[in-house]
Amino acid sequence: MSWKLWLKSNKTKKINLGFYGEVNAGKTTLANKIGMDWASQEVGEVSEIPHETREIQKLEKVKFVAEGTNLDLTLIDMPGVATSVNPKDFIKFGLSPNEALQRAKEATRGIVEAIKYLENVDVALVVVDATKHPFDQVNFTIIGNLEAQNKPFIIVPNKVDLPDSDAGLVKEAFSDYHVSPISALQGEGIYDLYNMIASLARKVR
Ligand SMILES: Nc1nc2c(ncn2[C@@H]2O[C@H](COP(=O)(O)OP(=O)(O)OP(=O)(O)O)[C@@H](O)[C@H]2O)c(=O)[nH]1
Ligand SMILES: [Mg+2]
Repeated sequence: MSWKLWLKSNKTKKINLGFYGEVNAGKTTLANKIGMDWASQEVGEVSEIPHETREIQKLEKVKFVAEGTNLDLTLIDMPGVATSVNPKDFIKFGLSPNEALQRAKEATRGIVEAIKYLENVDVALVVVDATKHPFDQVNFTIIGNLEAQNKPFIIVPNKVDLPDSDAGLVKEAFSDYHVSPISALQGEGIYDLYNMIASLARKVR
């Protein structure tokens, strides 16, 4: 390889990394894990209450290195995607009827924003809750939109630390795609995911 080519191949590449997926899949937990590992900063609030992220959250200038690839990542944590938003689901968690209605309105707006923002994303992580059945309308809608826009993406079965998780089932369901199982909470599988992000990012632009 000539020195010019070598320099070009070692240049830091700017990548917008989008976190997509169903509500509560662990998108923010994963964004925070990556933010802490590479920039000592978190991206957003994690909660067991659905639709915690209702506005797009960004963390810029995350200097990431894997497989000899240098990336300048912008982590873009998206609101969870859902086919419907029911305020009653929030009342179960102790929110007042007014708070629940407000949260539902914000969540609905957030879903539209997340899908619209796809055009600005270079690589997407589709976070899937591995304790749930993977044949979910939300997952297929997200993947369909990513494919329509020719965006590279990785399916990330999350929560593999939980005994009722089944990453194998998710792999089987999405056997045509890149799949990298993790526990965003405990860090299991994270280095394989980092290598896969680097490998997809190298092919961008
Ligand atoms: N056991 C386990 N729990 C997890 C893991 N990742 C996330 N969680 C839990 O799942 C719940 C939802 O996590 P979030 O990171 O807020 O999920 P999200 O996808 O950002 O959710 P929304 O923003 O509401 O769409 C929280 O209670 C997390 O602690 C994991 O790897 N293992
Ligand atoms: Mg979130």
